[in-house]
Amino acid sequence: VKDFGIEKSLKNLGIKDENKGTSKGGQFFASGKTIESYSPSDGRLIARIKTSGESDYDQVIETAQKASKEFRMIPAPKRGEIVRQLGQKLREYKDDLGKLVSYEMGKSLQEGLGEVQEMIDICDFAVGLSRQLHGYTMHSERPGHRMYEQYHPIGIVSVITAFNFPVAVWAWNTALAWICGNVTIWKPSEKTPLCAIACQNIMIEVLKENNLPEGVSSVLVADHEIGQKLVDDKRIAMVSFTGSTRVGRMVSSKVAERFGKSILELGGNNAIIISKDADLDMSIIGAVFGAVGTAGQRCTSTRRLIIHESVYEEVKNRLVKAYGQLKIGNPLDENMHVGPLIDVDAVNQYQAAIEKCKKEGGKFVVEGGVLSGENYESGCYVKPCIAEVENSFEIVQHETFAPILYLIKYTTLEEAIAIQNDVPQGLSSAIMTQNLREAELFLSQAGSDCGIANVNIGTSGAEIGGAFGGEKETGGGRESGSDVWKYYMRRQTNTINYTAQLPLAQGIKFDL
Ligand code: UN1
Repeated sequence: VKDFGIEKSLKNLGIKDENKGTSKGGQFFASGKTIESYSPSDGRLIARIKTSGESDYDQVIETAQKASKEFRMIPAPKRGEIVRQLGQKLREYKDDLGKLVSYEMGKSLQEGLGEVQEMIDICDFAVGLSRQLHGYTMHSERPGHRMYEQYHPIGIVSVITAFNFPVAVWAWNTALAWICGNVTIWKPSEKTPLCAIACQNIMIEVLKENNLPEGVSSVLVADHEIGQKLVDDKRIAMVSFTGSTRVGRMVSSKVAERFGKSILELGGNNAIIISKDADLDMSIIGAVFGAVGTAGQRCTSTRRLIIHESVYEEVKNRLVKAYGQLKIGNPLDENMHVGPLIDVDAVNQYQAAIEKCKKEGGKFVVEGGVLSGENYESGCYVKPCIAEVENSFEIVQHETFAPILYLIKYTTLEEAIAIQNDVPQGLSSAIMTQNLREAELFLSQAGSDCGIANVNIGTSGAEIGGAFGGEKETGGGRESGSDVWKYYMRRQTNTINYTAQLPLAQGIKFDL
């Protein structure tokens, strides 16, 4: 029943029944407690993992510190070559890794493969970038002086990731961190430890084939106490954190207290405005994929549709019809549109959100519910649902990581933009319109306040070439493309005097 080729993929990726959760870039070891990874797809125990203990932690940090001194001296384009080889291996392992992502996390196989593709894409991007870590040159105000700036590695970057993108977010961070000359320590979600072990196994091959020191790429499969250590540890130059706003707030202040750097990718509450001038066919597909893709567990998932009153009824009816056609089931089965939630806790949160929404006056036009019976034995499958709400409802202001879509009606575009912005989060946003004036207003400084604003595209599925991240309670961080690499380096301004005089800047005279 269970297979879909998963056993073979687990074997190819080096996953055993009993795994160890710490790696400094070579053989895995571990001294902590044992956890189990169950698939939300079929409820099966995939494997056990012995997690990292305190003593593992210190070893990992010390080895990373040592490796950092060596790795930073390798020329950036040569570091790019390492990342090129990782991209090549990811192409070879794409099917296996995509399948594991789908099986351990529960997203559809297509989306699992898509996630590995994001890893490949960021590797390609980083390889090119490794020859383009440019700074500016400036003209000095003093004669016989030259000024320029350069970017240097920062040291150890720790990457703390969530279950929903269990492999891509690691790659977004590490591909950039490595070409920038840093070493990395990954603490994956305890809900998807096998994805992390698989990625590290692939990276270990690259490290070995290039005789690189241990410590360039480390993994700690560990609980939040080790996470806390990473946050508090002065030896770690940057913490790149993806997760909830609640934890992100703590990470942000703790890292700031010790003047470390952080990149925060926290919650979203993403909306699509469907205007009177929208192409409705496109809008429906964009909205449905945005809301039910990854079972509503992307940071970029579409949570709210803000619909013009003149098309509201039509959009609602078409959504109800589309939801009626959704096939919910095993994510490895390519006929299914929607897979399970990550675990039973997530199912409980989904149910609580529905209850809360009803209490606040939400009217469900597509009812939710937990699925049971054949093929749903894991208890993690839920029905995507749709409710008509007010934007001001407490539950609507809150990010629930589940396929619950809220409908809100508007009259003027200014009102729609105000509704779209009137949530604490600011990650992704979109407008569906064929009207240039509307599109440009939405993108203007009086428009969307999000880090991502799209026209005639949904809220999810960003390409790696752009900077990814958002404002307000989303945390303000940016990852992946554009000039995001600068976060992973320290900037140095250099002024060189090639004369025999020492003129002071600002014309200051100081004679002895
Ligand atoms: C996330 O949900 O944490 O834009 C990342 C997207 C994906 C990345 C999502 N490229 O939906």
